[in-house]
Amino acid sequence: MAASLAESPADQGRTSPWSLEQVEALFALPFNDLLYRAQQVHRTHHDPNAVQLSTLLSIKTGGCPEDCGYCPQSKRHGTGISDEETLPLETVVEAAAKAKASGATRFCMGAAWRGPKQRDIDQVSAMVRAVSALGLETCVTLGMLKEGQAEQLKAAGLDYYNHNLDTSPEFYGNIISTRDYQDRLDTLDRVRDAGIHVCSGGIVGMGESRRDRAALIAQLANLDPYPESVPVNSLVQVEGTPLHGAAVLDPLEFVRTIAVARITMPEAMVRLSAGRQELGDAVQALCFLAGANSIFYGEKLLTTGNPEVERDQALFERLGLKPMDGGHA
Ligand code: SAM
Ligand code: DTB
Ligand code: SF4
Repeated sequence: MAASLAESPADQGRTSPWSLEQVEALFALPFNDLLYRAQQVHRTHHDPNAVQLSTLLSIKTGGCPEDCGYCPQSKRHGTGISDEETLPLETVVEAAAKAKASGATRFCMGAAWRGPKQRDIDQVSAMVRAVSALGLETCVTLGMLKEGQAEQLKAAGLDYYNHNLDTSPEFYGNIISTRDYQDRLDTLDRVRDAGIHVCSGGIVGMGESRRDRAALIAQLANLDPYPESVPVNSLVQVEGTPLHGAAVLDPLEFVRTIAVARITMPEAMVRLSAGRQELGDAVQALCFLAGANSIFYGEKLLTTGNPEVERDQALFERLGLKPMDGGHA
């Protein structure tokens, strides 16, 4: 069963199912025991002092027709973010070159779409080709994909597609009404079938219960195979969004979520994603101890802030962490 801590090489990281109860039992462990287990798994599968650096760029900001309750880019929420045009190729390449010069090895491009149209796929394919040519790994997050679109992105050389399950199937309807959980799973299937690496995770701190957090992790861990990359976001509360003013979650519960993701998805890159500014240095250090081995790097996420590069470099120095080498740099 997947609950066994030391998996044999034959099934390393693969698909033994996790029951909701097993995942909840991990969450319920004493904090020190949970972190100890997470460290053991982490050290079996990864360099414990190396962290992968991904830089994000919003290639199409605002005006999104979806109603995701956390998101500042939905046109239904009054957040003051305007509906912008897709960025020109040169601007994207410039930003990618700058990210590479700062030490990032992956460049992730996000668009505020329900899903891309053919013209969008053509434009993004050109971006993927150009960013790959710089020697960076590429990731895009464009919303739901239709039949055939993932294959076109793959042909352009795309390495990763990010599409988050966001929360548990049960809680999902409280956050988003314009598409359902199955739509998300269908897009992940299309990405997987096209041979693109899957990046999928969620958001913590939206008013969900611990059971919902456990159910999200169980959903991700039971994907066959589980995602190569698992972003765990701490909700960034943006004024004007329905989730602005939600009760702030105990940061130690966020650390627990990272640890449970690490234990259930041993080989995945677990990304400490949005919310790092609010979490502060000490909680981030606990997240690295819990098995996070990737961050978003650079002053901005999509529309909200992220720690400055110098601040992250200082944190790495204090913790003795080093940036991970690139995939094909
Ligand atoms: N529009 C596409 C989609 O939703 O699939 C791609 C971009 S969307 C902004 C990517 C992800 O960002 C969301 O799935 C969500 O997990 C995360 N996100 C958005 N707003 C956030 C916030 N305020 N705090 C934390 N994570 C957020
Ligand atoms: C993910 O899981 N987190 C990133 C990325 N994938 C695209 C996005 C975080 C967005 C935070 C809110 C904003 O900056 O607009
Ligand atoms: Fe649109 Fe994505 Fe934001 Fe949802 S998360 S409103 S789909 S940009």
